Amino acid sequence: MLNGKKIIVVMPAYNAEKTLRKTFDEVPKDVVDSVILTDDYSMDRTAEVARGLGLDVHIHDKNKGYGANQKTCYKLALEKGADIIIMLHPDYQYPPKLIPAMASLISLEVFDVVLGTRVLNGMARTGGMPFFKYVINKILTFIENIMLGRNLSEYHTGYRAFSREVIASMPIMENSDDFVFDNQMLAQAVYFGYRIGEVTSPSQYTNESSSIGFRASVVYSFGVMVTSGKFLIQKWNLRKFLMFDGRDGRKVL
Ligand SMILES: Nc1nc2c(ncn2[C@@H]2O[C@H](COP(=O)(O)OP(=O)(O)OP(=O)(O)O)[C@@H](O)[C@H]2O)c(=O)[nH]1
Ligand SMILES: [Mg+2]
Repeated sequence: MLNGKKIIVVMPAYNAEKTLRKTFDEVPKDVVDSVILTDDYSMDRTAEVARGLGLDVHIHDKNKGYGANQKTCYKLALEKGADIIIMLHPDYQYPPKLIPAMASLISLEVFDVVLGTRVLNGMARTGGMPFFKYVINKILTFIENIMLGRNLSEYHTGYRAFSREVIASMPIMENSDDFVFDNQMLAQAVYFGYRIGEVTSPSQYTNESSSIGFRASVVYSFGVMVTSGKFLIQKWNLRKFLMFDGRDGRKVL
């Protein structure tokens, strides 16, 4: 609990047996009430390790994708009564020690969404982010800032905290089951007027913590452009998309 709010960490996992324990060990247990791990039909022993650590484990009956995995995460977190939900990858890429900092900004009602941003002060590159990812990140962020009318340092981090209201009210079930899910969520947060804050976060790129290659990054980049395009089309009332429809778009609960 933090300021009377229930804090739940969700871990969308895929083949994370080697890094899960290390990640979980650093989760501040005095603040975090519960950790949910959703296993997207991993080929390794992720679920077994997670159970051994006493996590709340949910396993998909087939591989559904990163976005689909997060949909399950958020559904379970809301069902468990979370007030603040933090998405943390179990691949030890991001420091779990930042959880209290991110959660407190939401619990004090300063922001509705808090991102653990990697690209400030050259941190991503010193942490080993590949050059092509860094360049793609910078270009997409530049374009997205113009299209969405915000000034975020990046839109592509996988370390995020949300208030319950954000997760419960946005039609995130309309989003992709693939990696672009993350980006769609941020476009929705901007569209629905939520306050987005940032905390600078180191990140590390090792064989275990990074698997998305050039090809998947290109597919993702294309998805990001389509998402921003839809955002503007909807904003200018040219067409409606369920992803940005607070009334008819499907929600988690
Ligand atoms: N469900 C599902 N999750 C995946 C898959 N591939 C990767 N993930 C998860 O998606 C998250 C991001 O994937 P990573 O391989 O860590 O990506 P990365 O290269 O670190 O990417 P960046 O952080 O964007 O630079 C991790 O939590 C993975 O467990 C997949 O095929 N299915
Ligand atoms: Mg990673």
